[in-house]
Amino acid sequence: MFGFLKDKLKSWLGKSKEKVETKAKLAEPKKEKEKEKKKTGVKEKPVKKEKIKKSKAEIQEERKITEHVIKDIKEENLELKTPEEKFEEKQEELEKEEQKQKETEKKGFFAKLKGFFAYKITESDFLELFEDLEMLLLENNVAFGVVDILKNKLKLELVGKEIKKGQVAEEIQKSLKSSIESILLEPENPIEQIKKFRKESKESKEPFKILFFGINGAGKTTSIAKFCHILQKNKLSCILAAADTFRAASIEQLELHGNKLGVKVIKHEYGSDPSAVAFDAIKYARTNNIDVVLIDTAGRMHTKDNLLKEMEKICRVTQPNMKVFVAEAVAGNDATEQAKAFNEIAGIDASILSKTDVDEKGGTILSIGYVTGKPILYLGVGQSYDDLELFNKSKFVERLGL
Ligand SMILES: Nc1nc2c(ncn2[C@@H]2O[C@H](COP(=O)(O)OP(=O)(O)O)[C@@H](O)[C@H]2O)c(=O)[nH]1
Ligand SMILES: [Mg+2]
Repeated sequence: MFGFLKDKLKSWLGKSKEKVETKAKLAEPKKEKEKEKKKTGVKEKPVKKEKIKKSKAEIQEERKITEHVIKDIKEENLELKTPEEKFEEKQEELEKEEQKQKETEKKGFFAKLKGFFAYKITESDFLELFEDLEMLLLENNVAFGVVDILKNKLKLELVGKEIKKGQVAEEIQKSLKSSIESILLEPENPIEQIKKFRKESKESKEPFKILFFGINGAGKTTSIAKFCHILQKNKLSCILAAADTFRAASIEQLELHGNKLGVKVIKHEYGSDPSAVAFDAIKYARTNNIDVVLIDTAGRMHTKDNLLKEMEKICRVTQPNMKVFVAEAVAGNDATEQAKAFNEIAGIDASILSKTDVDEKGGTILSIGYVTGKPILYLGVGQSYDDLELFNKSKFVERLGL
């Protein structure tokens, strides 16, 4: 799962680290470079101690002068202190001065050292790093709008930030992770939502109705069966409505799942009105106090007009509590385009991304989350009933290696 994008991100982080560290090295103060050379055995040019030498010469000069003065004083015998005392006093003064100078030098050295350990990422550094990231995100089905948002968020976090040497990859990774997380919405657990609704509708016996839509082969029927299994594990009863009256064998496929899971399937003839099937299922649920109605639809995309009419009618008749868009994660940008179209037509409450187990890229999840502005509810992670996983953003970024 997401192996391709994970590898690409890992290599980008590695490259970014190298780039920033090279820049940091170029910005290193000379003294540190010489120290490094010494460590690596490169013969070091004598460090210019001009300032110290000069001051030593000055000090010697001063000493000579002092000796003269002392001599003079001795000759004239003007002072109360003995010449030896006077000499010692001056000597002490000179030593203090020498010490002070050494300390000033030391302070400068530490300031420079700090500069060596930290590096500020400039805007041009950032743009250079982001160029590669932009390419790899686009190659991995991340929609353009998402790339743009990521760019702005990362720029805000990284430009001007002082990054310590050795922490470049970690810092960039941390920023990328939080930026990706901020794009996605964490879903509210549907089981809790259903339980709450059913508690409130105890008297009316109104079931919780979920409409599943998306193009043929997206994984609707399979996801419905998997979700039915989750409901059963949570002691919630359900009924399936075979409202895909269009696709060959679709009714039999749903019936097969119904039989395996032991739940009732409401069906009509092929070619009949999908809304009528859904309506019958809801009626049955009301009279039999069934918790949830799962409505399978055809999602014909060949004419937008057709789909619009069909969706409008089924929404009007069923008044669903939740409209779930199903798409294949492997469909990439096509899935993102479908999400946009279905969102305009029906209004998406949440999405299920099927076939993530065979998706090496992972970008579709980000793109669909972004274009619908709604949470990703579940990920299909295989073909068995247990392979529907509640979406979790931290787990998602973890799978991307972040
Ligand atoms: N590997 C894998 N296959 C899946 C997943 N979900 C659905 N499929 C397969 O995708 C195909 C189409 O699924 P289906 O539910 O019939 O799609 P529908 O036309 O939207 O109802 C079937 O062969 C499913 O077994 C999934 O999460 N992982
Ligand atoms: Mg189907």
